[in-house]
Amino acid sequence: MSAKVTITTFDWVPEFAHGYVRDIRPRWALEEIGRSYDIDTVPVQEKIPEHFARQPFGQVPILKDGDLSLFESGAILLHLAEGTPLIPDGKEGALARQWLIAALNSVEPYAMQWAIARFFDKDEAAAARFEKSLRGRLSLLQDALADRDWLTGSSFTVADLLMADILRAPAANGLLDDLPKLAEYLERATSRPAFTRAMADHMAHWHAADAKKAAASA
Ligand SMILES: N[C@@H](CCC(=O)N[C@@H](CS)C(=O)NCC(=O)O)C(=O)O
Repeated sequence: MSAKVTITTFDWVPEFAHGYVRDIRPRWALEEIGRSYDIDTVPVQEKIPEHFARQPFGQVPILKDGDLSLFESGAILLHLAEGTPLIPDGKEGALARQWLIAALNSVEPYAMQWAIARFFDKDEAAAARFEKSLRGRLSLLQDALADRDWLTGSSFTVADLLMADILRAPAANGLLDDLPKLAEYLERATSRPAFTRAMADHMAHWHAADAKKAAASA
C-alpha cells in the first residue's frame, strides 16, 4: 500500500486558467492508479521563498511523496507511473517514456507558444503564425498515431495522459476540428472515469478559491 502523496497547486488562478493548471496531470495519474492524495497550496500573487525552494521557477505543480519533493509535471508523472500499468513492462514501457518526452518536448512547446501569443500577449499576427506551426505538428501526430487507440499500442499509458492534456486547449479552440482521428483519441482519453474525477476535483478547488477570495474582499 503506497503512502498518500500531496500535490501543491496555487491558492487561486483567474477563471481563464480553470481546467488548465497542470495540477490536473498528477491528479489524473493518481486517479488512474487509485492512490489518494492531499492538495496544498502556495500563493500565486505574492510568491514566497518556500515556493521557490521547492520549484525554482515559482511554478506548479509540485509533488510531495514521503520525503521526496518533485517539480516538473513530466518528472512527477514518471515518478507516479513507474511500477504501475501507466508504464507497461519492457518495450512498451520504453515507448511510453519516449512518447511522454515527445509530448513535452515536441508538441507542448508548439501549443505553448500559440497559447501565449493568443491568450496572454493577444498578439494576433504571432498567434496566427504559431497556430500554423502547431497545426502542422498536430497533423504529424495524427499520422503517427495511425489506427492505434493509444500512442504505444493497445494500452493507455502515462504518455497518453500527458499528450491528451496538452491537446485539450488546442481542441477547445477548434484546432482538432480537421483532425478527426486525433479528436477521437482525445475524446477516448478524456472520457476515462479517472479524468472525469480529477477534473471535477480540480474545478472544485478553483471554485472554492474564488468563493474564499470573494468572501475576503466582501
Ligand atoms: N514545465 C513545467 C511548467 C509548469 C507551469 O507552467 N505551470 C504553470 C501553471 S500550469 C505556472 O505555474 N504558471 C505560473 C508561472 O509560471 O509563474 C511543468 O510541466 O511542470
